[in-house]
Amino acid sequence: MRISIFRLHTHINFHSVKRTQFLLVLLGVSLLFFWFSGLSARVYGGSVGLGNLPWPFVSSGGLLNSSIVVASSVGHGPVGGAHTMDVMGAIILGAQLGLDAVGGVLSSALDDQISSYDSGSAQVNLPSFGSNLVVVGGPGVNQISWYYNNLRNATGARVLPVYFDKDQNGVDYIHIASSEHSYSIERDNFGRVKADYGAVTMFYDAQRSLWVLIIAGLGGSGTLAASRLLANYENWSLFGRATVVRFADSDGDGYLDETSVAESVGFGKSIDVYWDAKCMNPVRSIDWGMLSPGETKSLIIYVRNEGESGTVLALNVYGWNPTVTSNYLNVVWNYSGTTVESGQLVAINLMLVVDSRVDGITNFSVTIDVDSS
Ligand SMILES: [Ca+2]
Repeated sequence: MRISIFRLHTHINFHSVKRTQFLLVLLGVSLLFFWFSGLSARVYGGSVGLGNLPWPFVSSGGLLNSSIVVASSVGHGPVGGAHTMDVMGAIILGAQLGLDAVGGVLSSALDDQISSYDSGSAQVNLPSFGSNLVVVGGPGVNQISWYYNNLRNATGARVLPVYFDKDQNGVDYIHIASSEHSYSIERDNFGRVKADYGAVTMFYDAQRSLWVLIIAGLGGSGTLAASRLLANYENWSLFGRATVVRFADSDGDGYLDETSVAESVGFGKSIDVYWDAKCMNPVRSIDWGMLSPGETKSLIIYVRNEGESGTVLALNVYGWNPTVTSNYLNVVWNYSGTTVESGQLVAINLMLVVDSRVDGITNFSVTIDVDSS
């Protein structure tokens, strides 16, 4: 028998160490929810990366501030001539950025117009540039891609999280530094390409104070697939600073037809919480609906580690309002405590347990933190 019925409103929050500053703001917002019973639509900024697109290539004010760089069609500097297919990718990327912007200018350039190659030192000279760069084409054809692909830090390691290299037989492959995974073109029994790969990499060039987006494939079709994925970023739930795209022949007819994400490379320390396994709908608040004393209500949330290394999740529940609610309600989960690897998605059962003795509460708010250790 129902003694009392009350409506419960809960606020869920996720944050990494960098986001601790949002906590106080959130508490204030929770109080407002309690009084106004409003809807929650608060969005938190995660680590800067592909999940923030179209920013920074379209500014937060909606201004396009990028140049698309395609490669010259004849051999130049350290690289060969580019395939026109790269320009197809550049066109759809430019169109999407234009749709995302309300103003500003998209400019376009050839790689050898904005940079030069010094054969004596085997270095590409790239002057400072007034806008962000969207570079289309791999390091075998695009001199700017070549430059960033070969850029190294003081210890000699490559600065890009995903880079192109050749094996001892001269076969190109894409290598992910953090996972040590490599991808190269796959062929079927007829020698036809069965799968091509492309990489989308977002990189902050601190020396020139600009963001660079590099879209590069092993073959031209890999570049095109990576461009298509990027132009469709709203449907892919991208995260981190790099994504490797697989473009495959799914039905064995010799034509590549299927695009998928082979691997994503997280950045910094970041997690996010979603309602769905495809990570399209982030959880920003939970309406538990009507509950009875003694009832346990459960729902499934999906937590994705979008950081660069494995992490252990923690649940923090605080800010009960009214405070007496904490005597009768509890939020728990069935997370096992095992490490969630970079890029891994875990489904977790989140439960609200209502004490059978609860009485007189009709509405409440609370903050739930899903935290990354
Ligand atoms: Ca096919």
